[in-house]
Amino acid sequence: GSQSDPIVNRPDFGSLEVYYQTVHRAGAGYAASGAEALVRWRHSQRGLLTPASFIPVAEEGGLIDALGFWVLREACRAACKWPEDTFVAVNASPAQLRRPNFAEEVFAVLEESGLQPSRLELELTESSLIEDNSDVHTVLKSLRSRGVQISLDDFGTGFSCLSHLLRFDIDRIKIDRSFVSQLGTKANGAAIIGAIVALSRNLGISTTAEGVETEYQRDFLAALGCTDLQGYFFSKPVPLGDLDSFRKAES
Ligand code: G
Ligand code: G
Ligand code: MN
Ligand code: NA
Repeated sequence: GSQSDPIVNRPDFGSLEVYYQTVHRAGAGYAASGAEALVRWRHSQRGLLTPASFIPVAEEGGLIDALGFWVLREACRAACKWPEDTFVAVNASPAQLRRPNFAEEVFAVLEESGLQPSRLELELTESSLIEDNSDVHTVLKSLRSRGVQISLDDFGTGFSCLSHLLRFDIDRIKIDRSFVSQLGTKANGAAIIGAIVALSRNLGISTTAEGVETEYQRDFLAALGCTDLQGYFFSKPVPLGDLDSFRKAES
């Protein structure tokens, strides 16, 4: 009912903050193409907590929908002030995707903030898709029909077969940083990334390589044909006010 509806009944998330990590176009100039919103909890005793320590708790406690919408709202408001050719990527948990009205709720946040739907990218995990829930399929179709971009996070770390995942229309694959960290070693990272990039290109899907920490990795991934790159080499996740890449000329 509306009692627990995160749109109607907004809990106070005063100690949460949204950090942003830029994503960069691979190649000439490596300009920022967008940024990923990453939630943080500023705890009075324990300092700044990363999601691993509280997202699972929020999921179990039924708070993840509300938390997710709070982050979405913050991120859409922030992105409105960035250049128009940039996107904001927001992580969505499987529980959010299971909400039958999820698409409409996202549209409401977009309208409220004034952000163009095509500038929002929702990052899903494989576990959202493997539930084989036809409602999730409908929700994704609806989101994409209005131009919202859908990406698949941590790609390559799960267990589902490619054809199953690619049944869903997605716009982007985020290649997990475990493969990127193997570049320059004898492991199979380069071959796996090369295969993912080739497959994605044929399907018209963009690819973001995550966890780029060195110039060598940046150049190697650009040469492999990744469309975008993200990682500490470019920037760590930072508070909104420190996001220098998107400062518009006038400000
Ligand atoms: O920096 P890092 O510790 O921020 O993020 C760890 C994990 O937490 C990532 O896998 C990311 O997908 C997840 N995460 C970050 N912010 C959010 C959020 O707002 N919602 C959800 N569901 N997951 C998030
Ligand atoms: O699962 P998701 O991709 O949403 O999580 C992003 C996580 O990866 C965040 O915890 C973020 O802080 C972390 N991260 C981002 N860039 C790098 C990087 O270059 N190296 C490492 N080790 N972690 C990174
Ligand atoms: Mn992510
Ligand atoms: Na990831």
